[in-house]
Amino acid sequence: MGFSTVFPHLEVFPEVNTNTIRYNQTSTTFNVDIMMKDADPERYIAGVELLLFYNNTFLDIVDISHGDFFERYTSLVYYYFEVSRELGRVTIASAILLPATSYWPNGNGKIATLKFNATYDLKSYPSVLQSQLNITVAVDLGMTSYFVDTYAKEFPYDPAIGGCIELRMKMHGDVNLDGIVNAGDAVLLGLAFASEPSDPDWNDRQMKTWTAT
Ligand SMILES: [Ca+2]
Repeated sequence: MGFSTVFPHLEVFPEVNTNTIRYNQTSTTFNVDIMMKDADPERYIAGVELLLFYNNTFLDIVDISHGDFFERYTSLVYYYFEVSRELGRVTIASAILLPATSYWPNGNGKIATLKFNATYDLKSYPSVLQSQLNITVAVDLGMTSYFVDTYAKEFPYDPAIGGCIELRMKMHGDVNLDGIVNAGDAVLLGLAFASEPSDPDWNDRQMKTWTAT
């Protein structure tokens, strides 16, 4: 039996996570998943390890929970999570301790869910903040791959697909939510002015932006 020509890879989901901070909010929480993709059952995948980097000036990781990628095949799985807040880095590892007898993990599945808290400082932050979510191999631990098989042997992988978190501050009068209050917003407001929810030119988002306090 030969290996498939497709190598597994890790992926951030959703790839772009857009969040809006409302006028009276200073923080918001949301989840980001780390997914396994295209695992080949003939590689006997038994362990995963990765580092994920985030922008720690406005993001914090407040919770990590493991996914079910390995647990669909065995009940004994080891998990390791470590957050380095100073570095904006999280280490995620999991491994099968008791291999299943029939099927090896394959296909797609969830490795972990990260719960982020984003804090917004109205005085010093721009209206749009972004953080890349970059996945890398944990080379400082001696690894050259994200994956090991049941013999603790590393195997090839396709490039990891990182993600992005975007945080937008809603400002009074910013009708089109581009972070600037200018004549363009006034035009949009003018178009919707005095309309009712039943009218064809009613724009629910625009009117709420204008009327919210
Ligand atoms: Ca605007």
